[in-house]
Amino acid sequence: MAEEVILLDFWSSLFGMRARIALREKGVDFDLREEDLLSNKSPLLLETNPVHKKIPVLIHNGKPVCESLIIVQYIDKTWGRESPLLRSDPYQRALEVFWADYVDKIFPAGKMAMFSTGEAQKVAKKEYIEGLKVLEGELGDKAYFGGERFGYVDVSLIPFYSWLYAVETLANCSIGDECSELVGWAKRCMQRESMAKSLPDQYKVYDFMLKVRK
Ligand code: GS8
Repeated sequence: MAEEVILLDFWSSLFGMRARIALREKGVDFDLREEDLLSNKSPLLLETNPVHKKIPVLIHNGKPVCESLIIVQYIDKTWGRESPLLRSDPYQRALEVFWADYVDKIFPAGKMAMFSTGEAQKVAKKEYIEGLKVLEGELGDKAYFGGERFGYVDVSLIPFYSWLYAVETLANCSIGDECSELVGWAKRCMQRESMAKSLPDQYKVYDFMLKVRK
């Protein structure tokens, strides 16, 4: 029986991008359904994520999985076991889960830097750049966070790259100068097919964020 894989998504969502990337890394065919988050969430979204009512939701043969990092873990366990995103060693795995969780903790500062002004923006900008620098330290001189192999932490963080121009422009800062190693890593990731298909154009994101801010 053919598998049914549906992803409830929104194009500029950092969280939706993670699910898209993981599915494409694993070569899974899926039906991407764009949600209208502002005024008209679909009955399917409300039914499959009744707790948070947020995208992304992965629906695999009728069974919903919510929360982007849990979705990536589910995809990793379900498909393409020969090319895992998470390591099997419990300690290495714990470290990867730790760093992906850290990424989630710094993302809100990036959003705040774009949408706030004055002192609040200054604080958010500082927090975001400091967080990115911590991640840059963890990356070190490795090709990917997992070493030579693209993995879970890479999937978790790479969506930040699609928001880079918007954050830099709206928050008037240069992450590219401050975190050049991280930007180098992002450019390396962008050479992967899964990324090119899953991350929106930086200028399109900027136009959208500009409208949202107004
Ligand atoms: C966050 C999902 C989320 O914020 C995850 O999946 O990792 N922790 C969750 N989704 C947003 C879109 S991205 O900004 C969303 O669906 N918002 C709709 C709403 O808040 O009503």
